[in-house]
Amino acid sequence: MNRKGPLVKRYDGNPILTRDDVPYPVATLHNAGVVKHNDRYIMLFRSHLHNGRSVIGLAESTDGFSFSVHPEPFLVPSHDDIFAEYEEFGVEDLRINPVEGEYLLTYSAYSRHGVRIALARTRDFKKVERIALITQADLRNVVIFPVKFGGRYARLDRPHSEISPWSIWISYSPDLVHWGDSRVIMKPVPYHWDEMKIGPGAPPFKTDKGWLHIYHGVFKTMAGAVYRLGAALHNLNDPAEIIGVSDQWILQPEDPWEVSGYVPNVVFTCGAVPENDGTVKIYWGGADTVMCAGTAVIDDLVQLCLTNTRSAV
Ligand code: BMA
Repeated sequence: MNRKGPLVKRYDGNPILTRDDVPYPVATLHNAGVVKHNDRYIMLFRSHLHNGRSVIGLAESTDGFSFSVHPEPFLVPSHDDIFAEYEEFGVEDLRINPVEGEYLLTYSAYSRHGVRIALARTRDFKKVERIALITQADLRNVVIFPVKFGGRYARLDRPHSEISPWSIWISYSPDLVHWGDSRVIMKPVPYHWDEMKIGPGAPPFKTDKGWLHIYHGVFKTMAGAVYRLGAALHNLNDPAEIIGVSDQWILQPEDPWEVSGYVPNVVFTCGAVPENDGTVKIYWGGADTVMCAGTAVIDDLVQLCLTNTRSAV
Protein backbone atom coordinates (compact mmCIF):
# COMPACT_ATOMS: atom_id res chain seq x y z
CA MET A 1 0.00 0.00 0.00
CA ASN A 2 1.35 3.39 -0.92
CA ARG A 3 -0.20 5.76 1.57
CA LYS A 4 1.30 8.80 3.24
CA GLY A 5 0.62 10.08 6.72
CA PRO A 6 -0.06 8.11 9.85
CA LEU A 7 -2.44 5.13 9.81
CA VAL A 8 -3.79 6.19 13.17
CA LYS A 9 -4.41 9.90 13.39
CA ARG A 10 -3.90 11.03 16.96
CA TYR A 11 -6.58 13.25 18.50
CA ASP A 12 -5.26 16.81 18.86
CA GLY A 13 -6.37 17.00 22.46
CA ASN A 14 -4.37 13.99 23.69
CA PRO A 15 -4.08 12.87 26.38
CA ILE A 16 -7.88 12.73 26.64
CA LEU A 17 -7.92 11.81 30.33
CA THR A 18 -5.39 11.90 33.15
CA ARG A 19 -5.43 11.32 36.89
CA ASP A 20 -6.25 15.01 37.35
CA ASP A 21 -9.70 14.31 35.89
CA VAL A 22 -10.52 11.73 38.56
CA PRO A 23 -12.45 12.94 41.62
CA TYR A 24 -10.91 10.30 43.94
CA PRO A 25 -7.18 9.91 44.67
CA VAL A 26 -5.35 7.91 41.98
CA ALA A 27 -1.81 7.83 40.56
CA THR A 28 -2.71 6.95 36.93
CA LEU A 29 -5.60 6.67 34.47
CA HIS A 30 -4.78 4.18 31.72
CA ASN A 31 -5.58 0.98 29.75
CA ALA A 32 -9.32 1.52 29.29
CA GLY A 33 -12.01 -0.49 27.54
CA VAL A 34 -14.48 1.65 25.57
CA VAL A 35 -17.84 1.00 23.93
CA LYS A 36 -20.71 2.99 22.42
CA HIS A 37 -23.88 2.45 24.45
CA ASN A 38 -27.09 4.34 23.61
CA ASP A 39 -25.14 6.97 21.65
CA ARG A 40 -22.80 7.61 24.55
CA TYR A 41 -19.23 6.41 24.81
CA ILE A 42 -18.57 4.52 28.01
CA MET A 43 -14.99 4.10 29.15
CA LEU A 44 -13.90 1.75 31.93
CA PHE A 45 -10.36 2.74 32.84
CA ARG A 46 -7.72 1.42 35.16
CA SER A 47 -6.14 3.50 37.90
CA HIS A 48 -3.35 2.68 40.30
CA LEU A 49 -4.33 3.66 43.80
CA HIS A 50 -1.57 5.06 45.97
CA ASN A 51 -0.88 1.58 47.36
CA GLY A 52 0.03 0.34 43.85
CA ARG A 53 -3.10 -1.76 43.37
CA SER A 54 -5.61 -1.06 40.62
CA VAL A 55 -9.33 -0.33 40.44
CA ILE A 56 -11.61 0.38 37.48
CA GLY A 57 -13.30 3.78 37.01
CA LEU A 58 -16.04 4.90 34.63
CA ALA A 59 -16.05 7.91 32.28
CA GLU A 60 -18.72 9.01 29.77
CA SER A 61 -18.67 11.08 26.62
CA THR A 62 -20.96 12.21 23.83
CA ASP A 63 -18.22 12.63 21.19
CA GLY A 64 -15.75 9.89 22.12
CA PHE A 65 -12.96 12.33 22.99
CA SER A 66 -14.20 14.57 25.78
CA PHE A 67 -14.94 12.37 28.81
CA SER A 68 -16.14 13.08 32.32
CA VAL A 69 -15.37 10.72 35.16
CA HIS A 70 -17.93 9.37 37.63
CA PRO A 71 -17.36 10.27 41.28
CA GLU A 72 -16.88 6.67 42.45
CA PRO A 73 -14.93 3.74 40.98
CA PHE A 74 -17.01 1.32 38.88
CA LEU A 75 -15.33 -1.96 39.87
CA VAL A 76 -13.13 -2.63 42.90
CA PRO A 77 -11.84 -5.96 44.26
CA SER A 78 -14.75 -8.13 45.30
CA HIS A 79 -15.53 -9.06 48.88
CA ASP A 80 -17.67 -12.00 47.84
CA ASP A 81 -17.10 -15.67 47.36
CA ILE A 82 -14.19 -16.92 45.31
CA PHE A 83 -13.76 -13.50 43.64
CA ALA A 84 -12.56 -11.99 46.93
CA GLU A 85 -9.67 -14.43 47.08
CA TYR A 86 -8.55 -13.87 43.50
CA GLU A 87 -9.07 -10.08 43.24
CA GLU A 88 -7.28 -9.27 46.47
CA PHE A 89 -4.39 -7.40 44.78
CA GLY A 90 -6.53 -5.48 42.29
CA VAL A 91 -8.41 -5.47 39.01
CA GLU A 92 -6.76 -4.33 35.76
CA ASP A 93 -6.96 -3.81 32.00
CA LEU A 94 -10.70 -4.33 31.50
CA ARG A 95 -12.18 -5.00 28.07
CA ILE A 96 -15.84 -4.23 27.30
CA ASN A 97 -16.98 -6.96 24.90
CA PRO A 98 -20.38 -6.27 23.27
CA VAL A 99 -21.83 -9.76 22.82
CA GLU A 100 -25.40 -10.46 21.74
CA GLY A 101 -27.13 -7.63 23.57
CA GLU A 102 -25.03 -7.44 26.72
CA TYR A 103 -21.56 -6.28 27.68
CA LEU A 104 -19.16 -8.93 28.87
CA LEU A 105 -16.39 -7.46 30.98
CA THR A 106 -13.09 -9.33 31.03
CA TYR A 107 -10.35 -8.12 33.35
CA SER A 108 -7.16 -9.23 35.06
CA ALA A 109 -7.68 -10.31 38.67
CA TYR A 110 -4.48 -10.17 40.73
CA SER A 111 -3.89 -12.03 43.99
CA ARG A 112 -1.23 -13.89 45.94
CA HIS A 113 -1.97 -16.78 43.57
CA GLY A 114 -0.95 -14.86 40.43
CA VAL A 115 -3.01 -13.22 37.70
CA ARG A 116 -6.07 -14.72 36.08
CA ILE A 117 -9.06 -13.42 34.15
CA ALA A 118 -12.47 -12.70 35.63
CA LEU A 119 -15.68 -12.30 33.63
CA ALA A 120 -18.61 -10.09 34.60
CA ARG A 121 -21.64 -8.81 32.72
CA THR A 122 -23.64 -5.59 32.59
CA ARG A 123 -26.40 -4.22 30.39
CA ASP A 124 -26.48 -0.65 31.65
CA PHE A 125 -23.12 0.09 33.31
CA LYS A 126 -24.96 0.48 36.61
CA LYS A 127 -25.49 -3.09 37.74
CA VAL A 128 -22.57 -5.53 37.36
CA GLU A 129 -22.80 -9.25 37.89
CA ARG A 130 -19.65 -11.34 38.23
CA ILE A 131 -20.00 -14.60 36.32
CA ALA A 132 -16.82 -16.64 36.77
CA LEU A 133 -13.04 -16.73 36.88
CA ILE A 134 -12.38 -18.08 33.41
CA THR A 135 -8.67 -18.86 33.38
CA GLN A 136 -6.11 -20.31 35.74
CA ALA A 137 -3.00 -18.31 36.67
CA ASP A 138 -0.83 -16.59 34.07
CA LEU A 139 -3.33 -15.90 31.34
CA ARG A 140 -4.22 -12.33 30.48
CA ASN A 141 -5.76 -10.09 27.82
CA VAL A 142 -9.01 -11.94 27.14
CA VAL A 143 -11.27 -10.53 24.42
CA ILE A 144 -14.53 -12.17 23.32
CA PHE A 145 -15.94 -12.11 19.77
CA PRO A 146 -19.32 -10.32 19.41
CA VAL A 147 -21.15 -13.41 18.10
CA LYS A 148 -21.19 -17.15 18.77
CA PHE A 149 -19.74 -19.67 16.31
CA GLY A 150 -21.62 -22.96 16.08
CA GLY A 151 -23.40 -22.08 19.32
CA ARG A 152 -20.17 -21.37 21.22
CA TYR A 153 -18.61 -18.15 22.47
CA ALA A 154 -15.05 -17.60 21.21
CA ARG A 155 -12.28 -15.74 22.98
CA LEU A 156 -8.67 -14.78 22.36
CA ASP A 157 -6.21 -14.89 25.22
CA ARG A 158 -2.50 -14.92 25.98
CA PRO A 159 -0.91 -17.51 28.25
CA HIS A 160 2.47 -16.85 29.82
CA SER A 161 5.16 -19.25 28.64
CA GLU A 162 8.94 -19.35 28.91
CA ILE A 163 9.22 -22.10 26.30
CA SER A 164 7.46 -20.54 23.33
CA PRO A 165 7.18 -16.76 23.00
CA TRP A 166 3.98 -15.30 24.45
CA SER A 167 1.37 -15.98 21.72
CA ILE A 168 -2.33 -15.49 21.03
CA TRP A 169 -4.63 -18.48 21.60
CA ILE A 170 -8.31 -19.09 20.88
CA SER A 171 -10.75 -20.98 23.16
CA TYR A 172 -14.47 -21.69 23.03
CA SER A 173 -17.29 -21.98 25.54
CA PRO A 174 -20.93 -23.07 25.48
CA ASP A 175 -21.83 -21.10 28.63
CA LEU A 176 -19.09 -18.47 29.30
CA VAL A 177 -17.94 -20.49 32.33
CA HIS A 178 -16.29 -23.57 30.84
CA TRP A 179 -13.68 -22.87 28.14
CA GLY A 180 -11.70 -25.28 26.00
CA ASP A 181 -10.83 -26.57 22.54
CA SER A 182 -7.86 -24.20 22.85
CA ARG A 183 -5.14 -23.69 20.28
CA VAL A 184 -2.50 -21.19 19.35
CA ILE A 185 -3.35 -19.08 16.30
CA MET A 186 -0.80 -16.27 16.20
CA LYS A 187 2.81 -15.99 17.33
CA PRO A 188 5.49 -13.30 17.55
CA VAL A 189 7.89 -13.16 14.61
CA PRO A 190 11.65 -13.26 15.36
CA TYR A 191 13.53 -10.00 14.91
CA HIS A 192 10.33 -8.14 14.20
CA TRP A 193 8.64 -5.31 16.13
CA ASP A 194 6.51 -7.85 18.04
CA GLU A 195 9.20 -10.53 18.55
CA MET A 196 9.11 -10.68 22.35
CA LYS A 197 5.39 -11.10 22.93
CA ILE A 198 2.00 -10.36 21.52
CA GLY A 199 -1.39 -10.17 23.22
CA PRO A 200 -5.02 -9.44 22.41
CA GLY A 201 -5.87 -5.73 22.56
CA ALA A 202 -9.33 -4.40 21.70
CA PRO A 203 -12.29 -6.79 21.29
CA PRO A 204 -12.40 -7.75 17.58
CA PHE A 205 -15.03 -6.00 15.45
CA LYS A 206 -16.72 -6.96 12.20
CA THR A 207 -15.65 -5.62 8.79
CA ASP A 208 -16.67 -6.71 5.27
CA LYS A 209 -13.49 -8.77 4.99
CA GLY A 210 -13.23 -10.29 8.45
CA TRP A 211 -12.97 -9.64 12.19
CA LEU A 212 -10.42 -6.89 12.75
CA HIS A 213 -8.32 -7.36 15.85
CA ILE A 214 -6.00 -4.61 17.11
CA TYR A 215 -3.36 -6.30 19.29
CA HIS A 216 -0.21 -5.28 21.11
CA GLY A 217 3.31 -6.42 20.35
CA VAL A 218 6.46 -6.01 22.39
CA PHE A 219 10.11 -5.61 21.36
CA LYS A 220 12.92 -5.74 23.90
CA THR A 221 15.62 -3.08 23.60
CA MET A 222 18.69 -2.19 25.68
CA ALA A 223 16.51 0.52 27.25
CA GLY A 224 13.58 -1.77 28.10
CA ALA A 225 10.53 -3.06 26.26
CA VAL A 226 8.60 -1.06 23.62
CA TYR A 227 4.84 -1.70 23.34
CA ARG A 228 3.26 -1.03 19.94
CA LEU A 229 -0.07 -1.85 18.27
CA GLY A 230 -0.68 -4.05 15.23
CA ALA A 231 -3.66 -5.38 13.27
CA ALA A 232 -4.84 -8.86 12.32
CA LEU A 233 -7.85 -10.03 10.32
CA HIS A 234 -9.78 -13.21 11.22
CA ASN A 235 -12.17 -15.22 9.04
CA LEU A 236 -15.77 -14.09 9.68
CA ASN A 237 -17.05 -17.67 9.93
CA ASP A 238 -14.04 -19.21 11.64
CA PRO A 239 -12.19 -16.83 13.98
CA ALA A 240 -9.38 -19.37 14.45
CA GLU A 241 -8.35 -18.74 10.86
CA ILE A 242 -6.24 -15.64 10.46
CA ILE A 243 -6.57 -14.18 6.97
CA GLY A 244 -3.75 -11.71 7.33
CA VAL A 245 -1.54 -9.92 9.87
CA SER A 246 -0.06 -6.54 9.06
CA ASP A 247 3.72 -6.74 8.83
CA GLN A 248 4.09 -3.21 10.17
CA TRP A 249 2.83 -1.74 13.39
CA ILE A 250 -0.04 0.71 13.22
CA LEU A 251 0.94 2.80 16.24
CA GLN A 252 4.09 3.24 18.31
CA PRO A 253 4.96 5.45 21.29
CA GLU A 254 5.84 8.92 19.97
CA ASP A 255 4.05 11.59 21.95
CA PRO A 256 5.82 12.74 25.13
CA TRP A 257 3.16 11.07 27.37
CA GLU A 258 3.67 7.76 25.52
CA VAL A 259 7.46 7.88 25.53
CA SER A 260 7.79 8.79 29.19
CA GLY A 261 5.69 8.13 32.25
CA TYR A 262 5.28 5.35 34.79
CA VAL A 263 6.37 2.71 32.24
CA PRO A 264 8.13 4.45 29.32
CA ASN A 265 7.50 3.61 25.65
CA VAL A 266 4.08 2.02 25.96
CA VAL A 267 0.94 2.29 23.87
CA PHE A 268 -1.49 -0.37 25.12
CA THR A 269 -5.06 -0.78 23.88
CA CYS A 270 -8.07 -2.40 25.52
CA GLY A 271 -10.76 -0.81 23.31
CA ALA A 272 -11.73 0.45 19.86
CA VAL A 273 -15.10 1.73 18.64
CA PRO A 274 -16.01 1.21 14.95
CA GLU A 275 -18.18 4.02 13.56
CA ASN A 276 -20.77 4.04 10.77
CA ASP A 277 -18.63 6.38 8.65
CA GLY A 278 -15.97 3.69 8.12
CA THR A 279 -13.56 4.93 10.75
CA VAL A 280 -12.61 3.43 14.08
CA LYS A 281 -11.75 5.27 17.25
CA ILE A 282 -8.82 3.57 18.93
CA TYR A 283 -8.07 4.14 22.60
CA TRP A 284 -4.75 3.45 24.28
CA GLY A 285 -2.95 3.96 27.53
CA GLY A 286 0.19 6.09 27.20
CA ALA A 287 3.18 4.93 29.32
CA ASP A 288 0.79 3.27 31.81
CA THR A 289 -0.08 6.79 32.95
CA VAL A 290 -2.72 8.53 30.76
CA MET A 291 -5.44 7.76 28.15
CA CYS A 292 -5.12 8.73 24.50
CA ALA A 293 -7.34 8.39 21.43
CA GLY A 294 -6.97 8.38 17.68
CA THR A 295 -8.87 7.58 14.51
CA ALA A 296 -8.11 5.23 11.63
CA VAL A 297 -9.91 4.36 8.41
CA ILE A 298 -11.08 0.77 8.88
CA ASP A 299 -10.42 -0.15 5.26
CA ASP A 300 -6.79 1.08 5.53
CA LEU A 301 -6.23 -1.34 8.40
CA VAL A 302 -7.99 -4.18 6.56
CA GLN A 303 -5.94 -3.58 3.40
CA LEU A 304 -2.75 -3.54 5.44
CA CYS A 305 -3.64 -6.98 6.85
CA LEU A 306 -4.41 -8.29 3.36
CA THR A 307 -1.56 -6.83 1.33
CA ASN A 308 1.41 -6.20 3.58
CA THR A 309 1.41 -9.37 5.63
CA ARG A 310 3.64 -11.40 7.87
CA SER A 311 2.92 -15.02 8.78
CA ALA A 312 0.51 -15.62 11.65
CA VAL A 313 2.41 -18.53 13.25
C1 BMA B 1 1.62 -5.50 30.47
C2 BMA B 1 0.42 -5.21 31.35
C3 BMA B 1 -0.20 -3.89 30.96
C4 BMA B 1 0.84 -2.79 30.83
C5 BMA B 1 2.02 -3.25 29.99
C6 BMA B 1 3.13 -2.22 29.91
O1 BMA B 1 2.29 -6.65 30.88
O2 BMA B 1 0.82 -5.18 32.69
O3 BMA B 1 -1.14 -3.54 31.95
O4 BMA B 1 0.24 -1.67 30.20
O5 BMA B 1 2.54 -4.44 30.53
O6 BMA B 1 3.66 -1.95 31.19
